[in-house]
Amino acid sequence: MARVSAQAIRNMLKVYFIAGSTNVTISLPSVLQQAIDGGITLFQYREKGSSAFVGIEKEQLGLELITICKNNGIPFIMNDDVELALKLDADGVHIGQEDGNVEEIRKKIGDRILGVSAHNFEEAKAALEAGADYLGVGPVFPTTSKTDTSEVCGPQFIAELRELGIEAPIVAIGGISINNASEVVAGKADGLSVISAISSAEAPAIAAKELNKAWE
Ligand code: TZP
Ligand code: ICP
Ligand code: MG
Repeated sequence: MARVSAQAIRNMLKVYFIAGSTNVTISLPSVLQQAIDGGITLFQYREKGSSAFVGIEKEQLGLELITICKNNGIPFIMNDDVELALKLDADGVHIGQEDGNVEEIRKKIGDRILGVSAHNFEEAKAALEAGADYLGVGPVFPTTSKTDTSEVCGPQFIAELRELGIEAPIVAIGGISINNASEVVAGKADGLSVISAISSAEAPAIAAKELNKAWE
């Protein structure tokens, strides 16, 4: 196997749904299936928060979610947990700046997709040199889904990274909703990444469909 091409990753990033058990009020597998029916292009299992699953519960939910993804041809990315990613045979891993050494994680996961959160040019450049396939950049808008975020950077920050020479796939994250998705699409991001816009939607399928429409 070879590394996934930048173009294939750009296509996957278009509508990137992220969630864990704490982001939903009904079952996450059900929300994920609805989001897939609505047209998401990538899923990340991010099990975070004080009441988040750990151990066997996390593994079992992860297995349920990756099975749904496999059955529907949607790639599955595991947040932070490299061991579980390998155990589940995930398509990739996403890590933050404090989640370990990018080069070491690249070695552990081989050609699987590796995403890294970056908040400035230096972090972006270092992550790519160390083997990241794409960057998660944000929060582009204020968010309530993550408390320890850095400052809101606005969607235009992605254009600034482009001007500084960052050509790699970038997904925007943070506070993206149906109402402001067009601002991100108008910029230089390759994709929209959301938690609450889909996980808290009354109809996740419709939310996913609307986010997808923003690209038309
Ligand atoms: N990283 C930066 S902002 C964020 C993460 C995980 C949360 C995004 O959640 P929402 O609900 O789409 O604002
Ligand atoms: N970006 C992405 C794509 N995922 C994350 N978990 C994050 C930033 C913090
Ligand atoms: Mg992390």
